[in-house]
Amino acid sequence: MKKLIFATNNAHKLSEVQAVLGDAFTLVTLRECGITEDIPETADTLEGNALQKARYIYEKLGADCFADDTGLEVDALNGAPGVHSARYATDGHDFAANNCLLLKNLEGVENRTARFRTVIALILGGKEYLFEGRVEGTIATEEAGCEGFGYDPLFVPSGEIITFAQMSAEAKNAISHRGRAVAKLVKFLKDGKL
Ligand code: ITT
Repeated sequence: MKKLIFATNNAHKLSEVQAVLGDAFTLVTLRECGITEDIPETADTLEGNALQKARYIYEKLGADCFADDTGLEVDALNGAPGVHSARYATDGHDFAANNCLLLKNLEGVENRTARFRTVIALILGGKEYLFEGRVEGTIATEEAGCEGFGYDPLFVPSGEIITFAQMSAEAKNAISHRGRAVAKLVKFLKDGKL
């Protein structure tokens, strides 16, 4: 089984991605590589951040790796929180505070369309590749469900009447931004073609 480093500290993301990858690849975590520091994410785009994280690992370990960055883009908020999704309300990854602020900023707003967008940067044999996945949807007026993480309790994907947080991990993965980006990554890793 081939090993690939996934540059994330988010355990939810790790298990979501491993589920889509199946047993063709074993994901190696940052902790397993001895990387305990926070990897800088200072770019102003998802693409820039994903590349920054993957390059950091590649420069340090010289091993094949990938990193992802995800943002929730709300149309009525001109694409916010976007690249700042993790630190929308506070400096940390406070999911409850982020959801609260999002609801507050959308109070009385009729157009609630939004999308999750994930960009994956892969460094394989020293070459860089980007993969994107997105899912369109709307922001609910209150939280529902307790599966998943982050903005899942507020995001209703197009064509559905429940939030991501009300879906099983498999159902979310089948249509999600990350699921779609990972599917492209897996296809590339298996076929060797973009
Ligand atoms: P790493 O940087 O360690 O990978 P992170 O939690 O910062 O983990 P991202 O930068 O990719 O993850 O995502 C930024 C934020 O967007 C994240 O903290 C969540 O609030 C939100 N988010 C990402 N993916 C999500 C998903 O599938 N469902 C709901 N919210 C998500």
